[in-house]
Amino acid sequence: MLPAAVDPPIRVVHLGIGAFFRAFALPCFEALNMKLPRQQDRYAVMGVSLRSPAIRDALALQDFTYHTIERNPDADVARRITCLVDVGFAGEDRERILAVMAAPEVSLVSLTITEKGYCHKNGQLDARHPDIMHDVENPATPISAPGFIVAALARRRAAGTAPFTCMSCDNLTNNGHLLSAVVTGLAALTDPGLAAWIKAEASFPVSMVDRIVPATTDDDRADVARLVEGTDRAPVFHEPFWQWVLEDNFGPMGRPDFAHVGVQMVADVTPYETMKLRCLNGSHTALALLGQLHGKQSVSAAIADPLLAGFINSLWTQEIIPSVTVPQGEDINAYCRALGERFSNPRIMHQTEQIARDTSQKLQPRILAPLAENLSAGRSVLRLCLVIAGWLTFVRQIQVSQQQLHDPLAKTIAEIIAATHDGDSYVRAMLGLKGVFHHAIASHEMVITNVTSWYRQIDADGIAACLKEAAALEVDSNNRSARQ
Ligand code: CS2
Repeated sequence: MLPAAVDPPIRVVHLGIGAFFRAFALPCFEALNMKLPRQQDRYAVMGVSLRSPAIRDALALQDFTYHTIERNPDADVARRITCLVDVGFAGEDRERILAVMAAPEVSLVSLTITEKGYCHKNGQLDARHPDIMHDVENPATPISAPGFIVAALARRRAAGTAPFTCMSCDNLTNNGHLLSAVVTGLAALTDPGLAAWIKAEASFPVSMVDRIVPATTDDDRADVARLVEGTDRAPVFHEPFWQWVLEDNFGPMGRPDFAHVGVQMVADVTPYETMKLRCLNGSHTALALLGQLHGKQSVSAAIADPLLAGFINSLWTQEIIPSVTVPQGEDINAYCRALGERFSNPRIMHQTEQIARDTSQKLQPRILAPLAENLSAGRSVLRLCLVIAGWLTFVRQIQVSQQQLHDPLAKTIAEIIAATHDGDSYVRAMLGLKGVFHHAIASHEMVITNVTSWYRQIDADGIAACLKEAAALEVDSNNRSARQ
């Protein structure tokens, strides 16, 4: 008789169990498990929802299994994911989550919590962030993601268990370094010995993650019935493309054999990350903001518009590609052409409104970093300035029409709008937003002049005229101001 199969223990805990991680990394663990013949060697994953119990409750009704649906231009492919075995909600299941995170079998804690979840200011822990102030006062009952990691690592240290590897999967520059800074920064405020142990023992690999995963719509949900057997209350829809580049820097507990399932393990993720954040996410942010102003609700509708497509092409060729150090063996022009095709997939209803959320947190790596480098290299920044002016127009329109602005800085932005009575002073006040624009950029004459003149022109002539002009500008032209 064959011995009974043993269920694998939870080896991975993921903080921020949203659609992205379920469509991006869990399929990878699922594929890895398929390659591991012995059940007990496989990867079982626990997800943690930090903000709402909804996903826990939906998945609990179906044993935490769900489907990923790959949307190809001409067909859908459904896959069942079974490696997720539990989901906890931080607000109600704290003790259970911390107990699992402290268990010796857990070797990896991964995160997709978006930039604001890191509770940082300029790459360092923001000790005045309300969640961090709470976690400093109550280290054993944390509410922030860094707080959960520090509390779990404290338990492991006390029990003589090695630290797990902390793997950020967020779209941020040097995401692993940022995670390391906020985790050790928080530990230092409560237990310097723990901070020193984390610094010496724990690993925080940097990663670049890429797959377009729009929010699931009602139409998508209706489609699920056609694609899968039974009901699925928590399906995720995604494009076919998938790329994961991971720094080969894992801690004492080792790592899954990610390379076996197509992850690129490299010594330095930075060039991949910069290329992706600027070419993909930078143009996404541009399409989202300018697309919203131009009446385009989805990325595919935006990129099908000749004015927006012309603008994005010129943004890539004139201002983004020149700012990127291309990873070895990559062809960045082909990379951007492929992005154009990915954005055009009409079966992916990626809402421009969704991407435009939290732009204050997204501008730095996507738009401001290439802008700063172009300024010091004497290259054009005009189109990047149009994206900034587009954001200023977009947030103002939302506030004035009394819709909800989804941005952690919404309150400050509303105060600026209420306090400024003409376009020029509004632009100056917004460029002064701390934590968004570094002083060197906010005070740069060329940035002030160009953002102000685009802002005025959007108001006077409309976005279409600006897109047309920006796409037609001379290479390296920075001289629009003379025209105003
Ligand atoms: C998007 C990203 O919402 C956004 O800000 O730019 O989620 C984008 O779809 C992913 O990074 C693609 O990998």
